[in-house]
Amino acid sequence: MALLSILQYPDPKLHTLARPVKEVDARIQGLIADMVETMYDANGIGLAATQIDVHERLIVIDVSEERNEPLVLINPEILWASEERVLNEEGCLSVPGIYDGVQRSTQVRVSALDGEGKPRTVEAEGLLAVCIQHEMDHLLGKVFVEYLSPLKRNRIKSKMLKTRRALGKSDVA
Ligand code: K1U
Ligand code: ZN
Repeated sequence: MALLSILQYPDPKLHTLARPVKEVDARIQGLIADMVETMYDANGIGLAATQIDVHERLIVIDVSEERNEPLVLINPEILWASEERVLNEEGCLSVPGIYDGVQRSTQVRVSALDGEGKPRTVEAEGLLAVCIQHEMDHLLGKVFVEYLSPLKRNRIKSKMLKTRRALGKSDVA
């Protein structure tokens, strides 16, 4: 297993549309193992393949207290999302240190393949529902800061670029 590096906002590669996974083979299963390890190492509750610069429809999530119930969703599709929405405080491993409110459906029903390639349906509410929607946005090339006002988004972009420069990293946008 290996730790993968996570793209940092405003890297334009975060806005890439992911393509469907064609086959759940050894390559995908290796990627899943590396993504789960990377998510735990970063103390995240989710990670989308887009964030590690792999543009295929694959996400991993673990919202359990003990961090031992990884959920793998390959080619996830929203079958139903509740009309009821709630404002949640969100964070993102691609935008470290930034937390802000985003409105999301309180409940979702999602179809996907699991890590063995078997079809499954997931009914989610609470933090799991929020995290599924956040990770599925990544697969569409959308980062949560795009729900915020242009003023907030530009401030976040400047802060991230300033931090990158201070760390001696090259500009990405
Ligand atoms: O996609 C990601 O970068 C992972 C992200 C998932 C997420 C967190 C919060 C709401 C929606 C989606 C994170 O894990 S951010 C870091 C984190 O562990 C966290 C932040 C706020 C609440 C709970 C966890
Ligand atoms: Zn994120």
